[in-house]
Order: sequence, then C-alpha cells, then structure tokens
Amino acid sequence: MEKSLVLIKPDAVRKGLIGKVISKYEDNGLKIIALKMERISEDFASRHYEEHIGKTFYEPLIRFITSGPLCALILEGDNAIERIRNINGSTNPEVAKEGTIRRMYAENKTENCVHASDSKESAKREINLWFGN
Ligand code: 3AN
Repeated sequence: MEKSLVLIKPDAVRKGLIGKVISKYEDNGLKIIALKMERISEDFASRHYEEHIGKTFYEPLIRFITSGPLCALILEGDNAIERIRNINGSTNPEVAKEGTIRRMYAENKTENCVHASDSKESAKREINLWFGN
C-alpha cells in the first residue's frame, strides 16, 4: 500500500468542488486515511513548495495557495502516487486529458485545483509536514 498527500486547493474550495474531487478519488478505489481543512501561512506554504523557491511562478503560487482555506488529505492505495497523478491530470489544464480533475475544473497552471505528491520521497516529506507522524 502506498500513501500520497493530496491538497484540494483554494480555487476548488471556493468553487464548491470538495465533494466532487473527493468522489473522483474514492470512486477509483483510493482510501482517505486523514483529512483536514485549513488556511495556511506563507511560512508553511514556503515549506510545502520549497523545491520551487526562486522560480518565476513561485510568488503567485504562494499568494494563491494562502488565499483561502484548502483541504489536505492522505490517500492510500496500491500504486497510489501514480494513480492520483493520472486522476489529477497535467499541471496545465489545457493539455490535461479528458476526464481528469484539472481538465474538468482547473483555470490555469497556478489555479489548478489539486496537488499530489510526485514520488515516494515527496509523499513521505509532505505527509510528515502536513500531518506529522
Ligand atoms: P504538479 O502539481 O502538477 O506536480 P509541480 O509540482 O511542478 O506541478 O508544481 C507545483 C505547482 O506549481 C503546480 N501545481 C502549479 O500550481 C504551480 N506551477 C507549476 N508550474 C507552473 C508554471 N509554469 N506556471 C504557473 N504555475 C506553475
């Protein structure tokens, strides 16, 4: 069993999409093992997105991710990391495949509804950051 950290970002929360997004994961057989809703600080956001510090999209990304409440979840399942990223779709909603969350609901590369861990290592780091041990 693999675990992944998923965020339902502030744009999706504002649009009332929490239930629809969670259903996509549950309908695909992924299990929610932790869930919380909060508005994060800039300091916390910079820890979550530390690999992007200095990139051109970093400042708008931090402004956006701190702009309102979000949901953080731990999902579990076989091959969860890859399956969740396939359900989410490409970072850019314009090129995301039909039926993916980002294709259906995302506005652009920054306001793109969801985040999911991209490797076992980042899943471990992100789960520890958001939920501790
Ligand atoms: P993903 O979430 O698809 O794994 P990452 O980890 O490369 O994407 O980037 C983290 C977040 O940074 C993305 N979810 C998106 O919100 C933002 N981002 C990434 N690339 C860009 C970009 N070229 N322009 C604007 N925002 C971006």
